[in-house]
Amino acid sequence: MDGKVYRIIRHKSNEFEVEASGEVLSARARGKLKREGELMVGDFVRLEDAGGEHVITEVLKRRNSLFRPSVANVDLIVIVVAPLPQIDWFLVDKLIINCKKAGVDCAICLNKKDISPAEYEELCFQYGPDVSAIVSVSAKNGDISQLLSVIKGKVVCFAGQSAVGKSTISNNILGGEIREVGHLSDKISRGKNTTTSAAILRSDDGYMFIDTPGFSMLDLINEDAENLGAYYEEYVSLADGCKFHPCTHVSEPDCAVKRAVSEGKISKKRYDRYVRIFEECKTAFKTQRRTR
Ligand SMILES: Nc1nc2c(ncn2[C@@H]2O[C@H](COP(=O)(O)OP(=O)(O)OP(=O)(O)O)[C@@H](O)[C@H]2O)c(=O)[nH]1
Ligand SMILES: [Mg+2]
Ligand SMILES: [Zn+2]
Repeated sequence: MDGKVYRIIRHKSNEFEVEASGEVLSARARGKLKREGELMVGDFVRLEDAGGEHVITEVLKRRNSLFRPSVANVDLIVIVVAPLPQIDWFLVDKLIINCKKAGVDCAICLNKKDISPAEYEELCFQYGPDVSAIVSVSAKNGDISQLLSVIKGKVVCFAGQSAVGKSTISNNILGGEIREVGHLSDKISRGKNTTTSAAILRSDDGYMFIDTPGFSMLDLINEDAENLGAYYEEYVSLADGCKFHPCTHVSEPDCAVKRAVSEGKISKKRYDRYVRIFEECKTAFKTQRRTR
């Protein structure tokens, strides 16, 4: 295989599809690379020939990686939300925190604006200072131009709840019905997890992106509550005005973040969730220490 570098474009258990300059091969992982999480979609790998089978023997150092969705070496995570299913704001907060920890840029895409564009302004108020772009589209109507201008020239990963329309957006970019699209469960207005594994896709006009399975639960693993504010851009820029340094912006008096919240300059809803996530991290941290 001449040391050629391939990229993992999709996988199911120990079956990987890898690609280099348009050539697509199937391969299996060797030894400890077989373990869950050792190889991710987006990884660059080297192969060996073993009795007619391609075997992945080496994974190159990652530029970045995320646990959920499980992807590596991306330029931008686009968090997709929609008026239906209703936005899970905690999930958006936690996804942003994870992107910041991983050092990956993130943007937010409100899909299904044909149903209601109302959440767009709220998303801008809550997340404007914190993410690199916020766009609104209707994949169903083929109206995705705002999104295209944000993802052009980048390796992008779509992430978010089931049924927000990640695969419909993917089909729009690809220009065909390539990804399976699901529907909302009527009773609970929740998605049905139609997409079951991540895949790197490429359109004829050069867009490169990853469609991933939806999810609704995200725990912040090993996150130190005291450091949480560092992942909120708008809090970082206010922190100089707090009386205490460092300030967690929760129980300290004379806190510039709390002041900005009470003056309506930054979102109270987002701040209230920050306090809840802060408490969650604290509890998780204590439990970990106890069980160690
Ligand atoms: N009204 C409207 N419906 C849309 C739009 N985009 C997608 N949908 C519908 O939303 C449902 C779910 O779409 P999918 O593309 O399967 O959603 P997904 O995010 O890929 O879901 P998972 O693969 O389960 O994570 C389908 O019924 C789509 O037709 C849109 O812009 N407007
Ligand atoms: Mg899907
Ligand atoms: Zn403060």
